[in-house]
Amino acid sequence: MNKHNVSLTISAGRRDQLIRDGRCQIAFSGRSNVGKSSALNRLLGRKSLARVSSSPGKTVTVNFFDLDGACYLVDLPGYGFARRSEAEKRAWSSLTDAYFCRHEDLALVLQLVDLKTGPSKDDRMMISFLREVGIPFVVVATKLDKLNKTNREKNLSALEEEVFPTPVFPFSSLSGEGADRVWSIIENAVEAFSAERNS
Ligand SMILES: Nc1nc2c(ncn2[C@@H]2O[C@H](COP(=O)(O)OP(=O)(O)OP(=O)(O)O)[C@@H](O)[C@H]2O)c(=O)[nH]1
Ligand SMILES: [Mg+2]
Repeated sequence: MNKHNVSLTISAGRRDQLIRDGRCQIAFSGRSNVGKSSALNRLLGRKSLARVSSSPGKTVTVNFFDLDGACYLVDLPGYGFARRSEAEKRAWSSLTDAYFCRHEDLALVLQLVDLKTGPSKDDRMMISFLREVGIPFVVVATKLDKLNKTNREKNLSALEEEVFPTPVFPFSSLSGEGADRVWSIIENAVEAFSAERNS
């Protein structure tokens, strides 16, 4: 996959705009401000393909990025943003429920968790949901750069223990640490998905 051949196909704000075309999808999920859009940019080596902001709640649409015709990278809107209006929360639920409801094209969810703060109540709910529905996922522990060595190890062990047997991949969008590993997880998931489809 040529990661330089990437473009935004659609920012879906409505359920009927969600793409289901048989091509596999890799989704970035997590609470608002955890770093989903930043992770996407870092992995693709782009500054601002996906929009990043210091104010939470930036991504309010489901953004589908066509990666070299091989898969879609999907930047989901974050949850747990307290200052959203009720109408906005309803719109979020409607869109993300619809997204996860039909998950046959979903090869993998990268479930992002802030390594500094640890999993929130909503993160735990999301992880339980992915398990129950049987959607394949891994946990990506973000903002690694914010922690010193001792706290990295401590928080990583706690997170690994909590989400076991799901693997945890430490990552920083700022420094790029862990990016190669997460990229290979994506490549492997796309390959495995295509192999299964073709078998
Ligand atoms: N230090 C540090 N800051 C990060 C990292 N990743 C993201 N940030 C910062 O966190 C803030 C939120 O990042 P986004 O990528 O917009 O987060 P998001 O998960 O897409 O948020 P929503 O679109 O609201 O759901 C921005 O100020 C980023 O610069 C990281 O690895 N390290
Ligand atoms: Mg975002």
